[in-house]
Amino acid sequence: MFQDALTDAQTRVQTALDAAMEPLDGIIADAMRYTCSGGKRLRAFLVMEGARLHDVAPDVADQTAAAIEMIHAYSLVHDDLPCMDNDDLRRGVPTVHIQWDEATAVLTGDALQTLAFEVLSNLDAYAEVRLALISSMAKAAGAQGMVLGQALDIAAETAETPLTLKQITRLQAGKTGALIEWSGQAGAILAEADPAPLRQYAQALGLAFQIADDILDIEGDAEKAGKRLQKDTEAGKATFVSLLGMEGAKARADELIVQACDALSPYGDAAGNLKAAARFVIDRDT
Ligand code: GRG
Repeated sequence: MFQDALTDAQTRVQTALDAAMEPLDGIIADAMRYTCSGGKRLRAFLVMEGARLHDVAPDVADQTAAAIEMIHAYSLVHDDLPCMDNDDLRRGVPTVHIQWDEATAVLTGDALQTLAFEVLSNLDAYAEVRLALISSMAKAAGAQGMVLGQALDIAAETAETPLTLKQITRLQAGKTGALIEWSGQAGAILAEADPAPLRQYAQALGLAFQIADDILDIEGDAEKAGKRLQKDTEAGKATFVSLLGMEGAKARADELIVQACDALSPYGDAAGNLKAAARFVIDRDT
């Protein structure tokens, strides 16, 4: 059931991404299409499930899901650049600056980010709803959200002392958490409903996702993950695993999943897919 819903979300978001990029041509458009393929599409799935729970039109949900996947894809392209994480492989294929060059990678990320906002501004929804989505996405992606988290992560690499659990949690809430939180709430925002239960779910899920990422960095299989692993350990960076221990990190991720599922109680059985997604997030191998 959950796997079917995830596969369906993957197909639907790819169709919406292709449609949004259809009018574009040239080298940046090629790199945008390259970047926007593959991936688990967890953020798209969260948008679509939240929208389904609130009876939002599937077409509107699909375009909203495409917008957040564009922001996510932009962040990965920029994160892989030599001035940041310097990675050659992403989703099992060469990163954009390897396949093309660094200027192309910078511009591809920039263009994906602006296209995401263009897509939201053109949604078939009330102007107030579009504005709420646009401003919350800007906040989640920007200097109070993902960009802040990324900046804290880069600063941590040269810090004298490793980060504390509180600092790592704050870093994560921005770097990975902010987009996951936005994705979780988007369906309620589209329906002008109370986003609080989905926000609480997504906050717990986002933190569990990052803990799972730290666990995968140590226990994962690089071939399956489609990217280089063990980077944090090699760099001597503090992670949830280094701070809590492997067993402690797994126990914390389990607790967060229980918390995430509890937050969904107002939706009853209809939230079954979101509950299964929470388990998937910590059991995944990519
Ligand atoms: C460049 C402003 C800026 C931010 C970059 C997303 C990010 C911030 C960095 C990526 C590095 C990283 C490993 C982050 C931790 C978890 C994460 C976001 C993993 C990638 O997301 P998945 O697993 O990827 O959902 P797929 O490929 O499945 O979409």
